[in-house]
Amino acid sequence: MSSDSLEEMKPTPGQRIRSFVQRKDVMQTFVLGIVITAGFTLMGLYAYPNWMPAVHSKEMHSARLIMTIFTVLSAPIAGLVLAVAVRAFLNMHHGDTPPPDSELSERSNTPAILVWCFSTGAFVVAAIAIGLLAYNSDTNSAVADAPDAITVDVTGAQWAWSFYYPAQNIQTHTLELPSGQPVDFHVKSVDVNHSFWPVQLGVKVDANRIVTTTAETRPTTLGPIDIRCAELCGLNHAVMETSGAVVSASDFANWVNSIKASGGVQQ
Ligand SMILES: [Cu+2]
Repeated sequence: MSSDSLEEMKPTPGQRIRSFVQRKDVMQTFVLGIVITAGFTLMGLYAYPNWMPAVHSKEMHSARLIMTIFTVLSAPIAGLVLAVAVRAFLNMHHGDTPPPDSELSERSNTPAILVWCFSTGAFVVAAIAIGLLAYNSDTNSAVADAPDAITVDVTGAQWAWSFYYPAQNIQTHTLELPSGQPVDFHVKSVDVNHSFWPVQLGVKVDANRIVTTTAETRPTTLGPIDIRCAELCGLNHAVMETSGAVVSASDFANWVNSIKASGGVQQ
């Protein structure tokens, strides 16, 4: 047989893709993948957002939106990986010797490998682009908000948070913020590294001893805030938390005045 006729017998990439997708196990995996993808997509759109903390700021709103978008974008990848895993588990080879790889093995199927690499690569590029756009928009609004911002100096210590409001000259251990006014947090630690995490504001920033870190937010909705430490900082890390609230401007003024009346330090 001449090398020309051998060349003719080789399947074209189109034929290889067709014979690959027509295989029964590939079809079954594909259908199972679609079902799992649909499940993750519905969960991402309707269930997960309800399990996330309440949205009390612009930043938390965009954080929740990004988590939803990422969940939906990654659903097909999770769907396909789980479908292959389930299919492989249900069709485990029994016996001592592994079966020989078939000619159509996924591992050597160039079209299948290319589709997989490009689709997962596209997801990574989309994730980076969306993340950078959100980061850019948050930075721009923080710069625009800066002149109206109320400053809060946040200090982490083993194992408690404290707050100092320079303009109001009050020292507190709970964090109240007026709704609608931008906030500029200046965060530091007096001992080990902590991480300042007012959950419902969508802010999480390291608290270091040497460098003061900053974070901006714009509270939008009245309601309570849980403040936690998000970095393992020793024995009582788990209980390094305090409470706070987004309140109306008049309630905030009353709160500040009541603390000033007791010497500027919250009891
Ligand atoms: Cu901590």
